Amino acid sequence: GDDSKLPPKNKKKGPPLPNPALNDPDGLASLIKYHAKYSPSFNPAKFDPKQAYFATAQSVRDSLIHRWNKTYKHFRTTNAKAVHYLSMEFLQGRAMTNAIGNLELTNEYAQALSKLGHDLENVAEQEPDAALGNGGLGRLASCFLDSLATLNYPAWGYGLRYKYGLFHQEIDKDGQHEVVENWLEMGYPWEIPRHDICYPIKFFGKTFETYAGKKEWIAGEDIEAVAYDVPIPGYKTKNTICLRLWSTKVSPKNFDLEAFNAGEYDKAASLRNKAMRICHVLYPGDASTEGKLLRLKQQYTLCSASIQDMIARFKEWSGTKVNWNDFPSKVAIQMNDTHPTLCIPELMRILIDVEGVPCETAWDITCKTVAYTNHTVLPEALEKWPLPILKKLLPRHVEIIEKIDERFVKSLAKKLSSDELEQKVRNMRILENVELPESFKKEKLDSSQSPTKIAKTDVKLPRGKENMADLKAKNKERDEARKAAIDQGRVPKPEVLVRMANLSVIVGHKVNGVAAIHSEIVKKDVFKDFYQIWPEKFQNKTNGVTPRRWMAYCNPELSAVITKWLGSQDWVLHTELLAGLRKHVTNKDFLKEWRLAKKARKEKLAKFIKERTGYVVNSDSMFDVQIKRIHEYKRQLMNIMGVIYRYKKMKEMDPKERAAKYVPRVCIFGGKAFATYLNAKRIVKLITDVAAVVNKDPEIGDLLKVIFVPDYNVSVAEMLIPASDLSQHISTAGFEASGTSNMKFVMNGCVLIGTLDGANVEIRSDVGEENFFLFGATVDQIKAIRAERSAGKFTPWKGFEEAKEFIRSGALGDYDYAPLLESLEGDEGFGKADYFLVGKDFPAYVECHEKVDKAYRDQEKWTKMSILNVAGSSKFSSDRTIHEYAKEIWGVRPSPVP
Ligand code: B1H
Repeated sequence: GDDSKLPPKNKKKGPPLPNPALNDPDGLASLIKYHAKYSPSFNPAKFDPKQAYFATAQSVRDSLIHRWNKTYKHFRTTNAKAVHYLSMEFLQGRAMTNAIGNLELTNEYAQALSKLGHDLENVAEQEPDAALGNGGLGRLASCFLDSLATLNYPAWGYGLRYKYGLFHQEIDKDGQHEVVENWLEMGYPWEIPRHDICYPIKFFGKTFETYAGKKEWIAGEDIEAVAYDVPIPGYKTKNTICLRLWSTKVSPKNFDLEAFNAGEYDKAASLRNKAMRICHVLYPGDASTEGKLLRLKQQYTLCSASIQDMIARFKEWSGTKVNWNDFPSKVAIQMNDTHPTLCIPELMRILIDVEGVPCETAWDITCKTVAYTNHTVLPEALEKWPLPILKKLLPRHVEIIEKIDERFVKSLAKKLSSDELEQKVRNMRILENVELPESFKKEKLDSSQSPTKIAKTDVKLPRGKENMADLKAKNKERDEARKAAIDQGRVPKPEVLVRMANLSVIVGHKVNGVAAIHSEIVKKDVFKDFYQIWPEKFQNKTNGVTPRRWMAYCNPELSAVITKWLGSQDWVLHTELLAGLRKHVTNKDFLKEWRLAKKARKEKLAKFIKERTGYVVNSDSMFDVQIKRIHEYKRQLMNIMGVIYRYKKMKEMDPKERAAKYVPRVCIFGGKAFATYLNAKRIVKLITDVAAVVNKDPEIGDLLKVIFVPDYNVSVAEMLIPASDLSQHISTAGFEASGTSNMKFVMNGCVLIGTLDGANVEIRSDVGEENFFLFGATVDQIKAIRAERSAGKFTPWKGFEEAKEFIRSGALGDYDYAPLLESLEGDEGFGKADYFLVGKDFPAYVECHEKVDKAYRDQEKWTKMSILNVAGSSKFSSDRTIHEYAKEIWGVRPSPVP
């Protein structure tokens, strides 16, 4: 209740009509006041920063709705083809700074708020992050929406409106704790509930043949999906597109009024709760059958509601004559990984069963409409659903999937030679662990061997008759033994699984990886057999990030320097122009301004670190940052072991020697561990334990500080990335499909240390090898390294053993790190034997960091490297990525609102 902050009283009678076209500071101030006064969710006697945020957001929303209506009216008039981006995750972060910036009203809003006694930055910080995603995959979807809107493409984003997004991470003496994140608690001013846009969603039940392949599905459970629309403004354009998030509610026909009237309130409410539960939390974890069912229900809700929406629009926009063959020339669907794969059988079901389209036509339409992006080669992340569960939940869809599978198996028989047929059919078909028809069996090689193993056997054994006969006999014996074991119930019959990736590759007209090296692995390894028969389906689309959020808005200081030296702000739309910075790299004034801009962000971060962790860091130190989900393949463990090694060496030196060898560093970590991923949680605990010891060591002082920033999310990233000098992208080669924070760091003048993995490869070649710190085993070397290790031929470097010993010694407290250390030991076994090659790469990693120290001492040289990173970052704008998808996959063209 500070009265001085109250908006001035409005003298006119009744509410003044806000005019969304107002855009001068006075006009905006009156709009904000209007919303502060007439918004029923706040005490009108107060005007604190929270309320100022809501009022400001509502005023921005007015302009967004205005543009958004114009945009879809325009799209409807031109009836151009549109892309529909389906994703289980959108990691939007905060919306306000971005929206105001894209509307080009930042200065006006800053002035308006200051007239009302508030500061724009402080007001913007009141907004909670919309964290409807886990990490890179979800944030990519959000960057894509920004580029789609900015580049004027007709587009829709489709996702789910989870009540609770990604958990909030709390750190205490025991490590990470997960707490629910109630982002909707105060209401979300950026969404528009669309009670007029609502579709029935069915689960369970039975199917009945009506005629000629057409079926009727009588569901066992009915719910409804309601749209919540989030307008996504483009930058410097009127185009504003729609992110449509589905929420679930009980279908009125499912409300048990009888039970309610009989006073059985819990029973009456149970269906309502069941329906609401679907959108309760992001990725509830799918270890149990119950969890699996819930995740499947989520995926199906997204797919069914979105497809119904597209079909309804197609019919409405077609007018009186609906020609289904035109569907693929109006609708492109992009599946963000396999999570929305059920849109394939859903589109076919609606076309066949509801619209009466012949099966073959429905198949043809579906294939031409959907495309699939693969984001990972980790086997545990390739989705497979047990057939019985899927069949129970979606009986009609399973019939369609089985038809697609059967049809595909038959088509392979025509394409492949008989000696490779059996194995390939087993690998490529949608259903795993089903008996093949006898005609497909080839009594030649062990049918259970993987293709790589067969290839090896083929190479190793001379193709002599005896060998072949031997092998045949052995394999037959093994097959029979296995069959007998299953028949006698000694071994459980393997569950039949539906491989969602195979379904996506078979039906999708295009399949893409997310960085050049990843797309090669997709072609040569993960989907090798498919690539052989359909090379034209496979593409690369290297990821990108939006330069609006990740440069212009999160780093206004550096952006101002760039704009000044390039002579205009055009680089925000045309990142190619950043290359123009190269010619100023010898200019002393430029270098100085650049350093000052970086320093300003570092000071801000030091303040933020103090607030969030209590630790004091010196902003003259090198800020060395690794922020991403905690995962063994991302090797945060290698990073913290490197810190431990460094600390140990420092302690062994006298102060003079120490100061000569090392530059002062702040090693900053951030990231969430999946709640049940124990080793990831142990890594978090280890980092905080190291921090507690190192940070209070007076002998070390500013030479080394370790920080774990709790609750890493999009807005924390916006604080950390602009302030970084060095960032770490050190995954085991071949495991990180792309990485996208690497691109954000480069755009903010941060130098990378990394392996030849994901987008690092392309970044390094674009910024120049001399401006990237490279180390570590390459993809091609990894197989041999593992073989060497399992042959007992690997001797770890003594520095690595010392770091392990330090952890074991109890110097960090009494937490039990044995299970974590065990993962680094032994010669064989999953989750053991240092599967991610931390020990193998460790010496090269430590050596590389010594080079970093040397380079950082020469501040002028470092600043040049920083500039050359930004100058070489142009390819990593999501604008480039989206143009490529539009042209090479979707066939959509820009359609700016006049
Ligand atoms: C990526 C995922 C992912 N790849 C399963 N796969 C999930 C898989 O909840 N789930 O079940 C959620 C996410 N996420 C990431 O995608 C890659 O690891 C990054 O390397 C890549 O940059 C990013 C965007 O392409």
